[in-house]
Amino acid sequence: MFSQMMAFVYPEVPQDYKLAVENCRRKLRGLIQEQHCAPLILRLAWHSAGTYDIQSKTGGPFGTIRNKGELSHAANAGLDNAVKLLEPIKEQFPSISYADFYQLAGVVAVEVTGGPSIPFHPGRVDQYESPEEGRLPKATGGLDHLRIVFQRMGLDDKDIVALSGAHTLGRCHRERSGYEGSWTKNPLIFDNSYFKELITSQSKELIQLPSDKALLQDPIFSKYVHLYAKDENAFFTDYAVAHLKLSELGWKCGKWGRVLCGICI
Ligand code: TBV
Repeated sequence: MFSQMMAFVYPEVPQDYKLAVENCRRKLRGLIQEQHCAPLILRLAWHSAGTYDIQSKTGGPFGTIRNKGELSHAANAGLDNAVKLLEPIKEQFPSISYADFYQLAGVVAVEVTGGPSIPFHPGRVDQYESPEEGRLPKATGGLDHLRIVFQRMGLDDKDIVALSGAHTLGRCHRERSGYEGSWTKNPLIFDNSYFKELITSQSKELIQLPSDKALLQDPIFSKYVHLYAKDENAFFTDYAVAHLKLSELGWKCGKWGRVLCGICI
């Protein structure tokens, strides 16, 4: 039996492209560590991918987030800083697509903060047209909203909870989202503390958004929250799978398209 993901054969990218990706990965490690910007960069990768719509096959991790129009979407407040921070590295690797570049940066952000290794497959081809505003989830949204948005991307309940663990990194900025504060006491370390804090809910100085709390209000979500709080390895394994899926949403058969995939066969 092949799992859905094993049915994919990744595009063959040229050897010099692979080499550029590895060199770029090293530059990204250096920058992200030096600037302590892993949370912001992970948010960039997520907001870039999270616009995908499985029905219309529009949106997704194809580099459009660098467009002025898309950066000015309310959900993307502050991400212009991420694009600017990364640009000096992008300039060193003109052959790499923005689509690959932002997703590689997201994978590196998780890695350098102590999170799981996430496989990275190069070969995304840039698109130029941004999706319309309003596809990303809203922090005020409850359970139904979360499910609707993630199902539109083609992601399931386990992916939602695992990916929510990304709030182990970073914080809310009043001037960006209107909220203030971090979810965990060590916002530059990728671990399972988001789930531990969510369950105990005892640290007054930490933030929990309505969408975070919603994870405890559903038996399926709550089961994963408790599992991940107790077992960091289970969290890391499921996070890596969910992040990989997120980073490859809507991979089309373009210049270096998949030889064999769910869409092509
Ligand atoms: C920041 C929102 C990764 N997420 C973040 C902020 C808010 C949310 C603060 C922005 C700011 O003020 O700088 C308000 N949390 C939400 C929303 C929902 C929610 C909209 C809706 C249900 N988040 C995330 C995924 C991933 C992240 C899937 C990555 C895979 N987001 C993320 C990081 C940071 C934010 C690392 O969304 C910190 C950035 C699944 C920084 O420190 O600058 C949680 C989920 O639940 C929705």
